[in-house]
Amino acid sequence: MLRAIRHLIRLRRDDRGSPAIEFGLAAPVLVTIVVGTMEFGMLMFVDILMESALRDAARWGITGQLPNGQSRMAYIVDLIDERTLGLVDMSEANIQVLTYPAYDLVGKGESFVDGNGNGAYDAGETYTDTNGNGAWDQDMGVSGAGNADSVVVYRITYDWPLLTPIAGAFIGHDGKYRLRAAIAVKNEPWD
Ligand SMILES: [Ca+2]
Ligand SMILES: [Ca+2]
Repeated sequence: MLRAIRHLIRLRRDDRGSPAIEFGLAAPVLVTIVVGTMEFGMLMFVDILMESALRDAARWGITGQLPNGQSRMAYIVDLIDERTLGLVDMSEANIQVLTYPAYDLVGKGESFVDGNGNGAYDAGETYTDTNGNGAWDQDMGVSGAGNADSVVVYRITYDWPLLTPIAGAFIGHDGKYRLRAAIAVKNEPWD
């Protein structure tokens, strides 16, 4: 090891040293740094795009507008697609829009009377069907952008395909890195 270092120093000191050898030593490090910077830059960029696209979708959603010839959900997906500049593949991205009656009920299960006292809902126990789907739900969120005054949670998850296998060796899984964004908003009292 020491001998190798001395050899390197000698190479550096030697003005007649071959530039090709010196570049050969530096190139892998340089390539890794450049590729890493590129990958990280793209990840940051797409992450920021996803966040702001979701915010735009939520901002549109709270007004309760009805798009022409399209469902509200389809319009929301199109909006996110457009605002992520085609970098996020909508057929691969997981977009979830769930509606709740209030902020403090986000992600909560429907209330029930724990008849057998086991701390969990069991078939046959009395429950309040908050979302009106005729069943007890562990998460009472209803798919869709909601009604006036609804609390709506927008979520997007996307497995960003890393550009190079070099980055894939350090981060992510199977050459992909999971990006997520979420936002909760309250719809305007439009009716
Ligand atoms: Ca129970
Ligand atoms: Ca229910």
